[in-house]
Amino acid sequence: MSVDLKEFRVSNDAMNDPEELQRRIDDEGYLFFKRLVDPDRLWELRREMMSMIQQVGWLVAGTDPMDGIADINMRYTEGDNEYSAGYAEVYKIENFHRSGHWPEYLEIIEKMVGAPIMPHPQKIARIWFPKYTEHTTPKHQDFVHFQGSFDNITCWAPIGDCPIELGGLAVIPESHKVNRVLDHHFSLGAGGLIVDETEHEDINPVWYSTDYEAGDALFFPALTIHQALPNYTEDKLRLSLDNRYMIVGDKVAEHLLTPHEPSQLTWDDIYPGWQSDDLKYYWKDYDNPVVERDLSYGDKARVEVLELAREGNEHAIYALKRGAKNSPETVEPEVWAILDELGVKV
Ligand SMILES: O=C(O)CCC(=O)C(=O)O
Ligand SMILES: [Fe+2]
Repeated sequence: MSVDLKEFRVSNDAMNDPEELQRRIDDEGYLFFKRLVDPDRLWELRREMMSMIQQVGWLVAGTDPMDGIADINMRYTEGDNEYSAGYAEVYKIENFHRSGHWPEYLEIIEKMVGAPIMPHPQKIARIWFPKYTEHTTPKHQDFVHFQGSFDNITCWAPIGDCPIELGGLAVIPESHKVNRVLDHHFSLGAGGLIVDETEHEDINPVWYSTDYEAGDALFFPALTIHQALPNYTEDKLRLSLDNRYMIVGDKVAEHLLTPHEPSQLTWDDIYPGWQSDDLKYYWKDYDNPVVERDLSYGDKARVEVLELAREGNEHAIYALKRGAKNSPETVEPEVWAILDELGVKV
């Protein structure tokens, strides 16, 4: 492990002690478990998802899909139309959605929050290409993206093993104690929003992570600062789950009831191939108050990206160019003017 990273505390010893789990997550802002789920379940899910990823052309043909050997001529990421096209096929997989409802996850989360929970319908898989590091998920608090309640719990789990160099998740313990949503700024990486933890005196910017193995799971509440580590491998895709869980009766932001945006799918696109009906529209059985999405975080970053692009910031120019390429019909004249002025061809 790199000198800058400390090793997670493993909480398996407290798995059957809800009060201790609550104490630890309140105090440390995360809980990490080894082999919370039987690794074979993850390997099975990996086979199904990686086989689809091979079918969409992102793995080298003829290699074992379990090895996740990426075709690096195809490096795509969230925000690219090409990523959406492949991700959509993976996103339709029933077992991927079902994995967010595995009892091992639900039971441990109910213990750590001390209340009945509901998985958000919006499940997320990350398919991260090697050596595409400027697109790595930047430092952030999940609340800016998922909203609803500070008490939501994120579960991050690799689908397979995920050593440091493959780019797992890292957190700053106790950073949730800031007890507020910090200012986020434009960033090129997934989610597009970054926070600078060093600006805040009440945060001790020490990062923790681990060499994850199949079956391991990390949990943290919506204010804990975290980031993905860069995928420095030569040729391996990082495949992981990140799902969120809410206390029944809490508020849920409307967009969490829809499929993850980069899939560009609706539930009606996703469900037709499924074998069972129990998870279709399951959240309609709950009457959690639905609240509007707060667009202010994204709007602020949008203003920044225009300013930065005018100043010649390469990441900002890249973001504008990508937006213009993806959907030229919706791009504002202001963006075309900036790109024109900079001599950027779309
Ligand atoms: O896996 C990633 O790259 C990002 C995950 C993340 O930010 C999360 O789990 O909340
Ligand atoms: Fe996150």
